[in-house]
Amino acid sequence: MVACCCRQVRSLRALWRFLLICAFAGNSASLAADYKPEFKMSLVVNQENSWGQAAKRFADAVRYRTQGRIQIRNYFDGQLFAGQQTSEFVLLQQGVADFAINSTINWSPQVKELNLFSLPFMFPSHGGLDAVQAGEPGKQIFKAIEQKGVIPIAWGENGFRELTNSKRSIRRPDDLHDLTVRVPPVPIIAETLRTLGANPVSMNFDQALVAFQLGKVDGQENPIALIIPYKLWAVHTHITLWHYAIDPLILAVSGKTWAMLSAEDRNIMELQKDEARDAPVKPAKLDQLLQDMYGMEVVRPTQIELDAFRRRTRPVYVKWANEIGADLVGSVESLVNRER
Ligand code: X2X
Repeated sequence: MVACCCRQVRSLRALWRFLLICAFAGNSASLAADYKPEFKMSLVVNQENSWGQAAKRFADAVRYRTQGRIQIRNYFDGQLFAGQQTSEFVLLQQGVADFAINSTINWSPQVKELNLFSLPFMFPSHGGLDAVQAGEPGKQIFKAIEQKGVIPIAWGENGFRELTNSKRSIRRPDDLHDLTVRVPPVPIIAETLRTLGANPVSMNFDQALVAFQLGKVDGQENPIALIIPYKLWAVHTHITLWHYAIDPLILAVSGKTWAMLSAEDRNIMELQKDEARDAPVKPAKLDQLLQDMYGMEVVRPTQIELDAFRRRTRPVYVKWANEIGADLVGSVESLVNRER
């Protein structure tokens, strides 16, 4: 009798376990079936650089961790926005792009706070940027993005934007006089270069790459992490490491896509964010390579020389600090000054 009861309890337990497994399997199957077959990740750049590699690592990790429920396809070279790099944020808002890893510059027309990183000579070191991202200003910026319908998942590293050109060494503002410099289609960057006496030409990145090859412009500004893989050392002999703007990346997901995901899959996204973070080689270590391996003339301005650039661009700084918001800029200044 006792043995019979035990058997019954055991078989009831087995039945219960079986039902639970069926329910769980049914649930994941329906989740997988509810998702679209392809999630789109948008990128301005190709896959031969740290952003492109980060996107590949993220897509692979998410596919693996979700057991194939979420298949992310990377659309490199601005394919989703036909080269118009400052329209990507709108695609994220609409859910046309599900994910993107991009430089904050390209989303700054829609999220004014992101102009912060282009304030001329604001960030003297990577330490300052780390403090801002980890602190209150970083949270405030993520909130501003979220309020516009896009969910930021992680910050990524891309380095400072440095100046390259084919004409001459640039050590002081006057050296920039009449130099034609390609800039991304973002007002603060064009204004900074114009204030320094250059002729900025706003161009999307795909057109810019052609312009560099054809020698249609004298110079450009980009992080070393892109200057090397895009072989800009082959067209521009001079580089000035002036750190005039810092260029963090953000991995984000459309709010519309986020709303579709199960709590479990959202959690998986959050856990995989490190895949999108660091460049394989820290940009700071790359400048010696430019000189030794790629034969560029590397100008490292002294503090006095940097101050001359800073003074000249001060009106641009003041104007844009007002646009961005005095409170946010003030709190960033105090964090950055502690890192000096
Ligand atoms: O267009 C550029 O210069 C680039 C690739 O750095 C950005 O996307 C801002």
